[in-house]
Amino acid sequence: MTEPRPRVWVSQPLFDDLVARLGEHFDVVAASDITQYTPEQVAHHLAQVDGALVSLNEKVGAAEIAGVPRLRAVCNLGVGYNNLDVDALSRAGIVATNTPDVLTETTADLGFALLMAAARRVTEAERWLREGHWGPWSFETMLGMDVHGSTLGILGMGRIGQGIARRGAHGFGMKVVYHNRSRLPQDVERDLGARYVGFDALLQQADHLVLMLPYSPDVHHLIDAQALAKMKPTATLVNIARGGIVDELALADALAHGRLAAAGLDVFEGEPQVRPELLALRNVVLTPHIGSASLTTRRAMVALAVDNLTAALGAGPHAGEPPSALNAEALKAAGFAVGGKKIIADKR
Ligand code: 8YV
Repeated sequence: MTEPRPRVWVSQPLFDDLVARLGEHFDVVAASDITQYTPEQVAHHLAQVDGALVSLNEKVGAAEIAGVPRLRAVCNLGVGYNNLDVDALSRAGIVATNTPDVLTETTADLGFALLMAAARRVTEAERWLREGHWGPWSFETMLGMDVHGSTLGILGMGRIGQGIARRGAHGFGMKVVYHNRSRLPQDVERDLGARYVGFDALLQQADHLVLMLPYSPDVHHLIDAQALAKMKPTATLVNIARGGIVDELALADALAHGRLAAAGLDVFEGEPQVRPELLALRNVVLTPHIGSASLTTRRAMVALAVDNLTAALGAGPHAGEPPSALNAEALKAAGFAVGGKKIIADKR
């Protein structure tokens, strides 16, 4: 008798041709509709399968894997993986993976787009025009802040942060200052044209501050009223990391009262809900978590997640060596030689 094929769950509809690759090795249970799962539903699905490919909206923690006898791999669609409890997965010998690298430049592009749109009031000006306010013409209409030649601050200097620094320094002649858990090697700083500064100095010096650090409870509301008060009233703030890093009510208050010029936000604490206090403001550019959303990049993310899942379950050309494993120890426990790279959080 032949062994039954492993079974995998794909939590959201993705590119069919890429998901079909899983069918070469596994029985695939794939969602046909975009679904918002309860934790119990996630647990129920995980209990039936050997591996899962999940989006950032599916939280996988100790509770969700309490009764999953077969589960061996959880593969995340995203470089950020604060939706996974990697420690709990490791303890259970379940391999966790993410999708780094393939989205770096696309996400850096979006960060820059938000920076420019916020600083130059692009969406505000467009709305104003559509609302018929253009005439009579005034020399002082929609005055914004310059991007070129200004000081770009970056909080979180991993791969995406570095992509933003390159765009700023080499494309727009910006002075780049950054703060990170650890300082970059000097040659990297030189190539990027970036200078390391302390957290407070970053807040004080930046004309445009981009947040690109991984979320963990340690950085919850790191940008709070106190931090915002240290920024220039003419500054812009861009968040393409995770909503929870910013105290959104404090931000909305600063924007409403002229203590900060503008903001560009792609991520929100209560996604997919956006606070009414933010929606009411004209000087904030809001996008629905589209940092990595180009066709090429979203396909590359799915292809990488499919490769990760295939390899983590011991199939395909990279069997036992998922390209971006987060917990090498779980691979070892699963009986594989450790080939998966251990990706640490601040490399994103
Ligand atoms: C999302 C992201 O995956 O990779 C990340 O961490 O936040 C994005 O690429 C994507 O936007 C879907 O939410």
